[in-house]
Amino acid sequence: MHITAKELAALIPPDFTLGVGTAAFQIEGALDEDGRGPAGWDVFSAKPGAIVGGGSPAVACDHYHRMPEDVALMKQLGVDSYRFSLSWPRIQPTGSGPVNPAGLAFYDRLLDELLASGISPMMTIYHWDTPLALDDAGGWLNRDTAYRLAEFAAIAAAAYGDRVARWVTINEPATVTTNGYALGLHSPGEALLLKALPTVHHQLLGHGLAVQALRAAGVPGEIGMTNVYSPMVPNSINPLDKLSAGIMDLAQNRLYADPVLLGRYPDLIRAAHFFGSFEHPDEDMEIISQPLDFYGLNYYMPTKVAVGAGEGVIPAGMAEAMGDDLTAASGGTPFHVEAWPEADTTAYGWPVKPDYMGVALKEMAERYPNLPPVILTEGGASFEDIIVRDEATNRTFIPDERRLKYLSDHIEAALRATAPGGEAEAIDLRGYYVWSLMDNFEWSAGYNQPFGLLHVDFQTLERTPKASYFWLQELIEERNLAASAVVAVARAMGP
Ligand code: GBH
Repeated sequence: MHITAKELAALIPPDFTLGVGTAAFQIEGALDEDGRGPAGWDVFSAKPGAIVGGGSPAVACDHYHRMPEDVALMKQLGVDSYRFSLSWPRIQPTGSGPVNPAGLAFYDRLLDELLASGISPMMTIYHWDTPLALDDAGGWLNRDTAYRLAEFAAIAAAAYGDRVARWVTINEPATVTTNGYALGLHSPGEALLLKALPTVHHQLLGHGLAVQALRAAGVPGEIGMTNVYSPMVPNSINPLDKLSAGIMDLAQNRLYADPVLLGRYPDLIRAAHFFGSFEHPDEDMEIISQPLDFYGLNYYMPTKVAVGAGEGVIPAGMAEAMGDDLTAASGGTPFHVEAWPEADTTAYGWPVKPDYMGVALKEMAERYPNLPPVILTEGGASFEDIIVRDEATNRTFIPDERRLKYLSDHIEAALRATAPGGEAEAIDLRGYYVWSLMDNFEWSAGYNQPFGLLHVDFQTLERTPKASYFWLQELIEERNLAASAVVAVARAMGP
């Protein structure tokens, strides 16, 4: 069970944002329309076997043509804010040089529609759909891409600066590096393993340069970036498991957060000679670690880590850093991810562990004493949905109790952890954005991992609110009622 919407609403502090999120490539479709240029993802997803079930992003949710309907559904939902991303190749077809006015105009219409509906826009500048021309020039392996991102940020600032309340420069650079460049599971499909490392620095530099561009343009909105954070939990008390979890933590969490929040790469990474490329000009680190108005965190799950299973080969240099014990015990792989035997899991197989929300926030607070206000920019769960039709009324109903419980439990955990006396009370938590507004193109998982509050029928493109949508609607209503009661009391008490 989960607490009632009314009980949860009572935990929400004033000025806490309840929002929903999407990303351009996952929902828009219309890849060849109105002058959009190709993205690396267009090409990657057309490769046989790249996408589960062969799903194509060509139409996705057809949001490009159904935007007003989708905003109306958000207005009905009552959310404070909508987090969406710009399609870079729609606005700047080759990733440099001239802009495409028709592409710019789409987000003009979206922003106007949102503001007219009382929904505050959070704009992600980069959520993975790199223009193909830039990927062809090396993508994030090429330092120039960082400067191209800054140029794109300046274009966005000039066009939309007056209407955006919150900016996210880049989303989850860890996933781009790991899945896109190290393992080949995402675009651009490179499986470079440790040779993917320059993409870390270039993305972080791109973030920093984009912050500079937004600041130079004088945008009034708050500026931040988003990293995913997964607490790394050793599989057993075996010290080697602990070491493996530490390495994973370095590679997936600290590598991306330390430079932004502490202005330096983790010592261990700088010390190991195979990370030699992590010695960078001081100017870079200053750009990367510029003060932010907020820090965006995506929390989905913790990760259980065990010493390697022996299927891989440890790159030269890494073995040294791991030490003889770990190298011998790992049989060739520094770590692997273990299942949580007792845990409930999502359709992805991800463990449902709301108690680790507090752990994640506590670890963040401990590691980063100067953390700016935090916004949970994503959280959610994929579960297979069933559509129930009521014979009598002929109305459909989607009872996604598990998704609803996931959201309730995670929002509750985040609020309790950051409340006075909570384990992460040092964190000034400003909001939670549900991933996602609607079922969508879930990258290499295609259409098989529905995260939406809205069900999308990918044949008819019809949207149907799930039980989780009505739950969030109720939560927001209860929160609004509680807030207006406070205002009424204050008024009654008089000046
Ligand atoms: C987010 O990615 C994306 O921003 C969003 O576009 C996507 O649709 C959504 O989440 C749902 O997937 O155990 O350290 O190896 C999150 C992708 C996948 C990132 C799992 C962390 C495990 C990290 N996450 N991954 S680790």
